[in-house]
Amino acid sequence: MKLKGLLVCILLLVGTTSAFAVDATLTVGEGFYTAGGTVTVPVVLKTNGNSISAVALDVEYDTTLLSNPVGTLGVAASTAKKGLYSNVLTPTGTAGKYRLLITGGMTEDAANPKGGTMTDVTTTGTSGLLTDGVVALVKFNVASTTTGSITVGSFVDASDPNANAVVVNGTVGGMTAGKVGDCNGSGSVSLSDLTYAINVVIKKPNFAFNNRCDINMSNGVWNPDGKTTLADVTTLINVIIKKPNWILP
Ligand SMILES: [Ca+2]
Ligand SMILES: [Ca+2]
Repeated sequence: MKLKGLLVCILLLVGTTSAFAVDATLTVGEGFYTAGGTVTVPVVLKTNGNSISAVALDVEYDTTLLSNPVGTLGVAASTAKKGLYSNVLTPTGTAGKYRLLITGGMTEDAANPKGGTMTDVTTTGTSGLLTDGVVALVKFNVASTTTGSITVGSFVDASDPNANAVVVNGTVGGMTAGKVGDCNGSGSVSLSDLTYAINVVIKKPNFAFNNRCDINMSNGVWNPDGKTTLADVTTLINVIIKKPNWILP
């Protein structure tokens, strides 16, 4: 009898676990700005095992602090040969909204002036799956009066290859004053930051990871991955020696 009860418990537990699949997440990551300069935020997809071939996102921001949003493809989306389509919606008062759609890519050329050549990975349409990583980067101009942290909001949507909706949860990070690549927080990017990054990699005491030190790029496109590794060290070296196309956001 006891054994039977235990078996029922185990079966219930298994049933409960499978009924709660983990939803995908689309996160607006932390960005670093200088007043009167720019800020670039990464939009990061985590599929958590869900099949996702397209995502949409509205980034909501204060138009008195941020302006002129420009979205570009992140490495995880360009690798899947997706395209990025975007539009600045009419603001409601000072509430700005920038809509991004990342889905099957289409190129326009002389033969197809209105678009026609699909660049998606499968060539059969928009069914190529997205993998985890940065799917877009959004750059804003920052007002010269900006201080402290800036919060942004988001509205998210996702679809699988068969156009079924996939549940995706959106979260947003803040934007704080500072510079990407300024690992030691001194206010500028220099050789000291390279030393700092190396010390993070070799786990030297008192050299902790922070998001300013998450600078790895792929062919000059910022592709932050939540840690400091040799890829970040290599990026920092290329930035410091001013290798062409290696420019921090
Ligand atoms: Ca520094
Ligand atoms: Ca990194």
